[in-house]
Amino acid sequence: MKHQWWKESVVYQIYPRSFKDSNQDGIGDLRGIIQQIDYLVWLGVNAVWLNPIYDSPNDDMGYDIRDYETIMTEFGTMEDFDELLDKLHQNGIRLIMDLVVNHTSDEHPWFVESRKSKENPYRDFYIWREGKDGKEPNNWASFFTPSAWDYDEETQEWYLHLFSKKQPDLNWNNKQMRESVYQMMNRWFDKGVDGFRMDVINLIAKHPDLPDGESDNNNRYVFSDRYFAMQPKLHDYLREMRKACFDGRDCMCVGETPFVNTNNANSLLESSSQLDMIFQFELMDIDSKSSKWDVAEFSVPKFKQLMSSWQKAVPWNSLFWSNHDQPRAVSRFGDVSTEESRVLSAKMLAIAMHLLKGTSFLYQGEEIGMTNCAFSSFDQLRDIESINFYRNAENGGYLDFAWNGILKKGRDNARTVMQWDDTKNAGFSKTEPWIMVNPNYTQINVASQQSNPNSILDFYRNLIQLKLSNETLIYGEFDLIDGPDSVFSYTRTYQDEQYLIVCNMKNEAVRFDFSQEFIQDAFLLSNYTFHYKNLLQPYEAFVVRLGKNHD
Ligand code: ISL
Ligand code: CA
Repeated sequence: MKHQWWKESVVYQIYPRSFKDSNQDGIGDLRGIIQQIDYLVWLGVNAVWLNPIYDSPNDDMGYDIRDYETIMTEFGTMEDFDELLDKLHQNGIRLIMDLVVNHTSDEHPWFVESRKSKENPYRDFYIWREGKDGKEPNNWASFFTPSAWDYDEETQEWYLHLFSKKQPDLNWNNKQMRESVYQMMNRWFDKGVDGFRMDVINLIAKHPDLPDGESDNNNRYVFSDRYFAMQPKLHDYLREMRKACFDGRDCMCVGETPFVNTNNANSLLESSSQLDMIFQFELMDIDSKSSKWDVAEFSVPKFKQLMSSWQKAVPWNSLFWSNHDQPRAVSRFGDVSTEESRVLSAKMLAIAMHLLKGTSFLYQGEEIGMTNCAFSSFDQLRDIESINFYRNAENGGYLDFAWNGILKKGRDNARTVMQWDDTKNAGFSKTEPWIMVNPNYTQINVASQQSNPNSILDFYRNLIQLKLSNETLIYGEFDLIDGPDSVFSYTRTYQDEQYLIVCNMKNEAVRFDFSQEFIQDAFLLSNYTFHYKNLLQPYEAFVVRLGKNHD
């Protein structure tokens, strides 16, 4: 296995709007991140991924970019950015930027030009079509609105937007557009950034005919990923991008790729001529039925099957429990019914995921076990996805279902501010933040955990140190170990060294035959100090060294 820095990385994901406010306007900013670099160093992470920090009208919190090369005013200036990059590098931390090139903002100069006339040189930078019998060109549904098309009076045509109507999709068939994107990427690389996380990158190529999606009900709009995800042309674009931007640079690219499975994932990774790794969505969909809002119980056997098949299917995985689009991991996959179970289960989840083979991504607040937020009214919501879903539910008469879904799965759960301490506004800002503060900040915060050796935070710190200092835990082969339904257990093996990882993912003690006895100092990390022979306590998790030449 080829050694690369991004395989030996724990990436800390920062949602800048909610991380730290340096100038007391209630919005997190770049200088706030600079202030917290010491914290990142103390935690031991060696890379940071920043959600979009570019100029944006914030219809979708920065994922609608108006200018790729200007910093969002609320977040600071390009000087602040340069200083941040410099200071991160001085501290041995790499910087990964968010790359959003499936769409721009409708306020991006390219789209402003594009919508002016059919003859405009930028017209073809986006996807414009005539209507069909006065209706949309096809029946595609968007992620955020019923239809994926919007009508423009000026030229009497429709433009495609897979997300909000303020996020028109770029036309990747247009060579000039592609080259403009590559030039922009290269200017960021020349500044010294270390890589990109590429937003919905496997959706950039659309089926050339834009066919209607097939529907098994009578819905007017149909989610047609079959025609906009993983299209043949995608691979040409990714190879071209690789050549134009990545070749000859020591950088990483991770693609955010919905609708990818273990059968087609390798078509994107193909000996690295396209992407280094991807964020798969099968784990994020594991507790969904007909849609993300239709919540199913988390099944441990399904989880085990899924994770081990990904471990075996691709050469390198990304490892994550959550991000800015997902609810909080401990509320979703762990247990927040008591303080004790929150702490135990958060530590168990940490071990279960981050000792797998792959690059670890921690989402801000995961390291202190931040939870979902008990929103109590519509006006507390900030996320366009939840807001639109709620409004549609109001019209459609399924508000109870919608509210329940929003509480469990809404993206705002992840976007409440980082809980630094127990002072006003969780130490995030002296001014009321842009989104409500999770009221549990008085109990759950960095300051109280930093001084507590039994805290989730301290546990993460030890885990990161253990992982990054250990070749076997980085490069070692993964093998699933058979066991009871509730137990996720695997080995990592490298040359003649082997580790065993055992996680009881349920709140009940369970028998588990380890087939050998471990001496106390074989335990490298655990959420319990005492271990029974062949019995796992509720949420017990540990990693042990199995000695050389063990088989
Ligand atoms: O957030 C989701 C939950 O329903 C996903 O469907 C999400 O829209 C999808 O994963 C794409 O996410 C990315 O692109 C979006 C942006 O809103 C997300 O924040 C981003 O991570 C559009 O740019
Ligand atoms: Ca601010």
